Formats: sequence, C-alpha cells, structure tokens
Amino acid sequence: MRKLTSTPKQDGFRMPGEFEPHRGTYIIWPERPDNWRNGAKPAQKVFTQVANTIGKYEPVTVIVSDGQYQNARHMLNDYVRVVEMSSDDSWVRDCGATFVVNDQGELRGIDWSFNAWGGLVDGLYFPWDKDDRIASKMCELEGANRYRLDDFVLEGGSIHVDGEGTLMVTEECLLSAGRNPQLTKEEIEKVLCEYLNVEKVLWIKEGIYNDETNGHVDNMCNFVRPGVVALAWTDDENDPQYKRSHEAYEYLSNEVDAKGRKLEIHKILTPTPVLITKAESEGVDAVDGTLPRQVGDRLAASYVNYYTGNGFVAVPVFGDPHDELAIKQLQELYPDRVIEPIYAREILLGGGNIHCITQQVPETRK
Ligand code: KQY
Repeated sequence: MRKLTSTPKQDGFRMPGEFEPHRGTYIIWPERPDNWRNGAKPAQKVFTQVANTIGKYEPVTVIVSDGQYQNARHMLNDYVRVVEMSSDDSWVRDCGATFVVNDQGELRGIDWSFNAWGGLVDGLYFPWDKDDRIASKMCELEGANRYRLDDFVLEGGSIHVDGEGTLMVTEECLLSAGRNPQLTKEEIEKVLCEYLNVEKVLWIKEGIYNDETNGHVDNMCNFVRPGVVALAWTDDENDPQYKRSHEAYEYLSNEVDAKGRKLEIHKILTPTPVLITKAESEGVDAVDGTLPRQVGDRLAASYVNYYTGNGFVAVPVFGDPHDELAIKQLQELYPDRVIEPIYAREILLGGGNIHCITQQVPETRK
C-alpha cells in the first residue's frame, strides 16, 4: 500500500466518531512479563473475554507473536481472526493506525510516530520500534493507503473526535515534554486539524490522576455522540482527581463544539481508588527501562475508558460499589446498545483499559 504525502484534509478524508458504524476492530495479545503479571496469563484471559465479546457484534482481529500464536488461537473463539505480527506490547489504540474515510467509501490510515508514551523523556518501555510499525501493517491488512508522520508523535488514546469537526485532547498529554516539544500548542493544533480534518480542538487541562500516559483523554472524557460527552468524576474533595474533573467540567461547560453547540456533559463517578496489591506487584518482572509496578501505587481507574462498537458498549468494571451506577448511566446514554461490562482489573494493572487495547476500523460503505 502507498505512503501518501498529502493530508486527509486536503484529500477530503475525516476520522469518524467511534459511535459510527465499524468494519471491525483490532486487539494485540499481551505477553511481556515486565508489564503483565504472572507471565501475562491473567491478562490473556481478560483480553480473550474482550475479543470474544466484541466479536459477537463486529469482526475482531487479534495480532499475536509467533511464540503465542497457538495459545491465542486456542483461547479465542473461532470467529476471531488471529494474525501473526511483531509488537512491543499490546496497546493498539496507541500504536495502531487511526483510520479516516471519505464520502466515496475509501479508507486510509494515519500512521503517527509512536514513542511508548514519552520516548527517552518519560516513556514506559524501550525499545518501541516494533510498535511503531504496527500502524503500517494494519493498513496493509485493511488495504488502506497511509499518511505517515515521521516528525509528529501521537497516540490514538490521546484523541477523541465527534466526527463532525470537533476533537478533544488534554494539554497534560499533548504538551508533555516527551511528545512534540519542538512545536508550540498552536503548531500542534494545526497538525491535528489537518490530519483529523477538524476545525475545533477542545483542550481539557488534565486527564485521570496518575495516568502513566500523561493523562490520555480516553480515560477522562468521551463523545457519546456529537454534542454529548461522558466525563470521569468524583465528589470527593480529598481525591487528587477532584480538581482535574472539576476543571474539565468548568472548561467544557463554557465551550462550544465545531458546530457551535453547547456540550451536554454527563458525570460518571470513578471507582473507589484502586491500588496495586503485594501479590500483583510481585508478579511483574523488574526490568530496567520499564515502568515498575509498586505495591500501593494508585491505578488510573475510570469507567470512561470504554469501547463503543456496533450495537454495544464494552465497559470496564472493577468489583466496586460504583460499577452498577456506571452501567446504569451508560445504558441511559446508549439506549440502543447492549452494555457489556467486563471485569478489567488485569488490563488496568498493565496501565490502561478496554479502550486502550482496541482500535476500530470504520465502516466505509456509502
Ligand atoms: O493507553 C494506555 N492507557 C496505554 C498505557 C500503556 C501502559 C504501558 N505499560
């Protein structure tokens, strides 16, 4: 497939909202023992559950190394496609392609530079070159030409669009020293508008407390549909999340989207703080250059890190008293979709959640 030198905006391509119809979704199989405890066995069970659940509604492709191919093929349902591909870890939202479509039903991919959430400044592992090649390989599988940005670092979890000209990001992430420190905020915004074909960028200040991605927006806030957002929330003034959520609410309440609409904001309470246990910490291999998992560390737990697919929403739950409320609220926000709660502590222990381990390919039919 071809590498393009123009931009999606120049060519009339846009990134659809995640709530628009999908051709399918990608997931990468977890295996590295310095991120996933107990040789990634507990994580593999949950990734299997996520893939099998999503596969009931839309085609799923699981990317897996040769070493894990037979195990993954055995664990996953037959309706899940399993393909061998090299990766450094399993966060396809971040290293995978961002797909864009045009009105003629054509699909293209954006292949951002990936540097493991901060490169040599504050990245989470080294090296990351296999991950950086994932987007290009996904484009090959999908038959999509691709826009490659050699000089612009971005992860898919740091953006959310409404498909109608509005993008949401956090300053904490996009202006962090490990991403594009050579560019000003205005220059970053220009690249985003050109490649995602949007006119309005909503800059939320910060994401979820202690999020090792430097506060990805996908853990904090999501478009339910154009003009409507779900925001991670706490009423506990003693929680460091309080200020973050309240500032975001204040900011979004005073903004309009690309179409000039005021935003309808729905507050989704975060679970009670989730801390790493001794057993969980001890199960992770210590390797220089990989973020350690220490007992008592607070994880960036949020229900907003859900995946919206064809006719369903896959929601992480934590065995927390707030689970039920989050499920109820999301069912009200998505009356036409089945809510699929998945106990996702094992994904959270690796540093993200269901949205971070999935990447949708939009439907291209006209
Ligand atoms: O998007 C994400 N939340 C990915 C987190 C990566 C964690 C790597 N240990």
